[in-house]
Amino acid sequence: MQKRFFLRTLAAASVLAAAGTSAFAQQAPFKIGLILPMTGQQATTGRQIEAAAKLWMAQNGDTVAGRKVQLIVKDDTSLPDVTRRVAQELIVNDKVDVVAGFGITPSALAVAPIATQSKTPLVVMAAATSSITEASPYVVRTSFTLPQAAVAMGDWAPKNNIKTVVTLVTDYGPGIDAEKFFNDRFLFNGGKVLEKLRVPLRNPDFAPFLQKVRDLKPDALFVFVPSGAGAAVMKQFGERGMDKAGIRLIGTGDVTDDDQLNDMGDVALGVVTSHHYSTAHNSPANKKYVEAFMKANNKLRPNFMSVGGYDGMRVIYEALKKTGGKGGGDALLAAMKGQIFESPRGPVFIDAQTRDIVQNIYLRKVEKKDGQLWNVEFDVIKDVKDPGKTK
Ligand code: VNL
Repeated sequence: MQKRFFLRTLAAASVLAAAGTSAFAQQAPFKIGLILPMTGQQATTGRQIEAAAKLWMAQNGDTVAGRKVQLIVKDDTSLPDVTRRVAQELIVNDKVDVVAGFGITPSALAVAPIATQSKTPLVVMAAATSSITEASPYVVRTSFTLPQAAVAMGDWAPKNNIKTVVTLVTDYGPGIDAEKFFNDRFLFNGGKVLEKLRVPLRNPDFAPFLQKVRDLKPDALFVFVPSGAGAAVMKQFGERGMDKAGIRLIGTGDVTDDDQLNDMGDVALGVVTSHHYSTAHNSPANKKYVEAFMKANNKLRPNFMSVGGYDGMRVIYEALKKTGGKGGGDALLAAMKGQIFESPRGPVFIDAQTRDIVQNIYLRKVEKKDGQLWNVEFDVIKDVKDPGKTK
């Protein structure tokens, strides 16, 4: 009697244990490997995107279609060799379901072949060289492209008394895109580019370049520098008295980055840029976003990088939901394509064909309101597809 009871209990226990195992297997968390520059020259971008991803999860929970979501943040210090190693570890050891982040173009490009090989969706939340989406069929982008932003400025400038320009860009993918697409459009509209200057990505010294611009005396200086470098350009532009000498500053919105704008001082007043996001974007969705972001981050202003991170999380969550919590590289990718939603930046669309983001580009002017500087939007070009795509 005793023995039979014991055996029955044992059998029941092992059934329970087996059920426990399978329940555990079903509940394995869905892992997002978020690779960002948390230290080094691009650290502001990492800080913004991490904060936005965490805000998304705080607002939307950490369970999607019954599946627990786990965010694993890794610092790549913005060095592509480190990005590659970290991505490999995340995919092979941690078995992440998605890799995301990527502060600069070389980091995204370093991981593209690994994404293809392992069939892991790679969500680009920051990097903005046009060609990145063509480096792997597993890339989906929620940031923007430099051609998207630069073409709008090539149209605006010649209509606003800017006939001669010197371009100054950071010498790598996005800078070369910005230079080419601004130049081509500006030329097409009858403008003249007097000189094209390029500064190195690592430890740039803008002084000698700005001196050259002063000597050339164009109507305007067109600038692209990556997020985080704008304040240095603005400071030296002011110190050389270039604004007083009648040279205007224009560019894509990276140079009047909302993250730094308030510290740039009056030299930034009146600077016109073209971009996909401003903290001052006037919509209820953005007001809610800015308020929540600043509250959660000790009054830090969300910039365009943060919005790429926030929307990237939405795209991943929606895709996981569509697969009923199952995931799987190809199923997730298919579910990311074609998503349409309202971002804090305005309406956006993930083009199913290119896997790139289609969005409004705004013209903005730096203005002071209530003692603070803002990129105030005054015009919009709707639903802009990346003009840089070769197919
Ligand atoms: C890139 C493009 C990086 C635009 C940026 O900031 C930016 C890039 C870090 O593709 O590397 O503002």
